[in-house]
Amino acid sequence: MKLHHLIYSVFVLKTLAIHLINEQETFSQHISLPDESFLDSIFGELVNDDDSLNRRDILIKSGITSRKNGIIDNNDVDRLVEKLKNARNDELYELIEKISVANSVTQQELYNVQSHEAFKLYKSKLNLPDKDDTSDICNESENLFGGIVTFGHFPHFNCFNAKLSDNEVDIAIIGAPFDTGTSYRPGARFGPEAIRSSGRRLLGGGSPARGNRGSPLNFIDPYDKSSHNLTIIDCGDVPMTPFDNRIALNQLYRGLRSVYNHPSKSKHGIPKVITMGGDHTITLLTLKAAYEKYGKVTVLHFDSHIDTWDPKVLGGGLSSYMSLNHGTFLHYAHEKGYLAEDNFHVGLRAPFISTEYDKKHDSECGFHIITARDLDTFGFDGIISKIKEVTKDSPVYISVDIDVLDPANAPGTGTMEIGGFTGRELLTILDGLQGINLIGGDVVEVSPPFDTNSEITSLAATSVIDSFLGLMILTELD
Ligand SMILES: *[C@@H]1O[C@H](CO)[C@@H](O)[C@H](O)[C@H]1NC(C)=O
Ligand SMILES: *[C@@H]1O[C@H](CO)[C@@H](O)[C@H](O)[C@H]1NC(C)=O
Ligand SMILES: [Mn+2]
Repeated sequence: MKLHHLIYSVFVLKTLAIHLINEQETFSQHISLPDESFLDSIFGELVNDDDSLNRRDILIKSGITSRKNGIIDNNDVDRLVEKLKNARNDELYELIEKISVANSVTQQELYNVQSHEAFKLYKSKLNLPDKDDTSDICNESENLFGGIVTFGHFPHFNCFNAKLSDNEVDIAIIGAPFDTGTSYRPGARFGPEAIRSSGRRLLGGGSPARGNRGSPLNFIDPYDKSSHNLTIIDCGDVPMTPFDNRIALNQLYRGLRSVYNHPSKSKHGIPKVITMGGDHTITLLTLKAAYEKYGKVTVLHFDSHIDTWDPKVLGGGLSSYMSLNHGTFLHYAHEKGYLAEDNFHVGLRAPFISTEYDKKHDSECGFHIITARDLDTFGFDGIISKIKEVTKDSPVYISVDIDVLDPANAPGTGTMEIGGFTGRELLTILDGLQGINLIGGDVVEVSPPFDTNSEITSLAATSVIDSFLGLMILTELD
């Protein structure tokens, strides 16, 4: 390397160094770092007035971490922190001095300790359990969004297992994953799974929103057994074959019978059953099983469709197999004699197929009609009292087709109809029925593949079941 090259290189390096230094100066001159202490970065700006800022400053400066020297034990430090927190300004220095004298540390030593250390002490108040203690993580019912899902975190055992038939069941929740009786959009076979999943936030705690104003339902908490002592079990799903409806529905029927045969301390001595569908065809079997235990039941059918269609009008005609579907099951329930004399459709609004014939046939099946728009005419009280005049003490079964809700409130269903109830309206009517002798119920036609990913429809279904639980428990507590 020639000399002038060397001189040149030194010159370049020197220029660069000066440049860097200048940069540094420019940086620190023009960008002021935020005036944030470690305390601020962890807790945020908790303190604003001069007095508090001053205290915080003193706390930071004081250190109080002589624990690291083994001079002040943990309890002393904790006590000191407590004292410091509540000390008046004029007491603080004195407090620090006292500590330093008592522990043979110089005051300077205390002041010199880094605020970070002080802060770590101040912060570490978390008392974790022993490393082999799992008592707080072994309880499924305290698992809000994890764990093996049952409806509302209720306990589960397989109620269809004959070996467990001696287990008490007061209220059973069962799934009927079936959708091969559907005329339009399928998918309700995934209903039970989705409803359980949407019900995972039901964990107990009295809800002031349960029931209508002034209702005894306000005080009921299904998820807190100590408040009612009923044994509420999620029985699981009845396996229902997708290949032959005759076999699938028979499987459901046998499943229901086995649930009903469990001992129960309910007033009737019979478990009350809540079924999660499934398309609406399943209700023929839930009604059959209920009828065999209670006799004729009054059916409150919340639906936008009549579902009493004569198979000659809907689906049937070519084969008998086609005759039973989710629009004709109430025709059969009537024909088989499961229904009381007076029953209700609530929220009706879908078109008839053969208008005059359908109306006449529906009435022959024993149904009174409350349309969705009747809510505008009669109001809640009008509708509720109309129903209660008829139900009196008779055993009542409520079947809620989630399409009774407006599609805006329940898009995930088989056959949507515009102009339905909102979730609130449906719940106000259901809860308004407090005092009826509700022996069973279902919520059907929840089709998760057509739901939104915010689970609107299955969430609505969870509230229907929640409402059933309230009504059932109320009858038992009476
Ligand atoms: C599990 O947690 C629930 C709800 O907190 C409580 O009622 C129940 O007693 C707990 N079960 C056990 C076995 O600790
Ligand atoms: C709660 O129910 C159980 C049966 O499930 C019964 O043995 C017990 O006596 C009841 N407790 C109260 C306080 O009623
Ligand atoms: Mn229906």
